[in-house]
Amino acid sequence: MPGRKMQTLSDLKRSIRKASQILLITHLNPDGDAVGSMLALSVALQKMQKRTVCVCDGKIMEKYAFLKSAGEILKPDRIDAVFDLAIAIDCADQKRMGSAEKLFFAAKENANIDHHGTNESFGRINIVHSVSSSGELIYELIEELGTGLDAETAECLYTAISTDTGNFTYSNTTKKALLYTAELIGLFDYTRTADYLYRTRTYENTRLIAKAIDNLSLYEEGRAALMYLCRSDLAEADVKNPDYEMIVNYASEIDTVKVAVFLRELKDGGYKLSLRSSGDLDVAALCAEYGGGGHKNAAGCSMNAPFEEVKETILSAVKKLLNA
Ligand SMILES: [Mn+2]
Repeated sequence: MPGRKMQTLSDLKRSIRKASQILLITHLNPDGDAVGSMLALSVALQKMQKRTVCVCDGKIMEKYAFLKSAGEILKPDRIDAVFDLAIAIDCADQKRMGSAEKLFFAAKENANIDHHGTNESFGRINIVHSVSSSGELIYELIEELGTGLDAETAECLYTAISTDTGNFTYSNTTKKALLYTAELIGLFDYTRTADYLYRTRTYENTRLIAKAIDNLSLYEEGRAALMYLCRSDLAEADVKNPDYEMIVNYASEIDTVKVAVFLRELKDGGYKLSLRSSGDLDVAALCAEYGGGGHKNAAGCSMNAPFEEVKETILSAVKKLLNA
């Protein structure tokens, strides 16, 4: 489509002012940045007397249930209204909205707020910058809207920024991300939130990690690691609220490993792949070749093939990347 370009926060503010019913959408398998950013913006818009509805195709992990408004996030199939404005948050491409995609394009106006380098600017309004997190962009939007920060928005934004920066340890931990976070501390119960996010895990999820580590092997003289969870592993572990988010780290944290892959078999067949890399090794570009995307050092994609074929495909792509 011709004429697509970046817009500014004040362009988005103008559209928000005109709208009264606003739909907020985040991506499938939402992470802390997705949930936190969406809820923070929802609270801010409600202060402007906007009616907001938050939707997400897929389950909100138990880990984020402590966020005050997490229970208000709806499934897209429960919505049949047409909104004045739909805002996609943290969605690297429009397919990441899952079944909420049609609601996005049915709205009278739409906006795309995201920080993934692979984002295709699929919105009419695009606020896409390669910053630490979508939470950082929402922080700036809230500043632009002038609605101020309160305990709930601060807790949501902290959740967003801290989870996407690996609790302020990844290379996307910028001065700006830390300065914004500094403004949030003191507005909410920081240690309680950090406990939920970083110091609590169910026994079941602990067993799931053990299973995945059991299924870990090294390749390419230890420079690549691959671990997996098949349906049979998942059934055996019998986990009610599985948390797959951090599992790949157990592979990437091995001292010799430069590229780590975590394969997870999906209910309806096929595999979800999560990749991590160090330094200049770009796994976002690798994943883009298979219809996925993400960030240079953290990306994902899906493959619909039998296990051995998926494993061979990804290992040869990783080998190519390591030897490029
Ligand atoms: Mn994000």
